[in-house]
Amino acid sequence: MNRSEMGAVAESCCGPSRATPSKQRSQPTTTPASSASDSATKAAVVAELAASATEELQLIGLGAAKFQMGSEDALAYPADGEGPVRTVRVASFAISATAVTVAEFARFVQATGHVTDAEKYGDSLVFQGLLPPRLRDRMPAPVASTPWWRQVPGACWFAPEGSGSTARGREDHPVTQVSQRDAQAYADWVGARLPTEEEWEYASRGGLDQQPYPWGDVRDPEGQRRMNIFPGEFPEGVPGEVGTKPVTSFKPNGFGLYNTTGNVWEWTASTFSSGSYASPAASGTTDSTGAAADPVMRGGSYMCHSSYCRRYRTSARTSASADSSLGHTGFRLAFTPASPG
Ligand SMILES: [Ca+2]
Repeated sequence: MNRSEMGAVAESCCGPSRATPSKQRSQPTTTPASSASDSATKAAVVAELAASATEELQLIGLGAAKFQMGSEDALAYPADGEGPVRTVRVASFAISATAVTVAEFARFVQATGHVTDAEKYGDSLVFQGLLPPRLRDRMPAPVASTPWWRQVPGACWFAPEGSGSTARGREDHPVTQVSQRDAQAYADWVGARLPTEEEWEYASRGGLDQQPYPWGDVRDPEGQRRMNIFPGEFPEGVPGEVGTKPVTSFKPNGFGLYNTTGNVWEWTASTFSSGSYASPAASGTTDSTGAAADPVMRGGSYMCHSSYCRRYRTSARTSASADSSLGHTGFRLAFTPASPG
């Protein structure tokens, strides 16, 4: 993964990362102007989005287990640290069947007043195909190698394509444009945590051994799509078919988890080192430059396409800084069971 800084946004195949020095990271400086009427408008939108949240959180309890983690098959990216395959043990834990939805996140914001990193920075990254052509041409593409990522003012979880856009109609889709810090705050609020990448991968495999997809080794069994990945040719796509889908789209895996691969990348609690699979001890808190290591994201998204990024697999991984937000990244929750007795 190329960690070089390019302006304020660093290059990555899967999504640019905010690359401001860590000192500035905790204190975003580009706070958008806000007025009483902006706040009232946001409160009304949040209330509307929260209205369709359900009380039920569907959890999948998984007992302690050992599994073969990682991949060395032809689809794997060795440079990402997908291999070598190794035996990993996970303690018993529970994981949410779906990613956290827009409606659920709205309820959290309504209850806590949480302001996301994207709102503090005043912009976020949006896939160009989701923008009206007139707007797309005006939005900067901060990373030359991935020109389809546009830095859009006002883009945030309730306005995922920028000022004037809305998440209305997508209440049951995964929330996006949330940083790992925002995801952690949500998890804290519900008494949960983010899964480690070991837990995430074990859960995503759904009981299968060393299969690239949560359902087996064929991506599109009998020609049928089993996950939300990029339709058509990248980056043009099929108009109207690019973007997030409801969190319970497609069949769940053998454990009952939906959309681990595709739809949105999912934040984990683990930090990224390309050598971390080979040497777990290296998966510490700093990378080779001494900077704080970035959190790992898993699962791939609606933007993955075989022509440039086949990270829509159970073992694939990427990372972004903890304050980055992207239009294709969300999260799901994990719980540690209370100790018996
Ligand atoms: Ca996913």
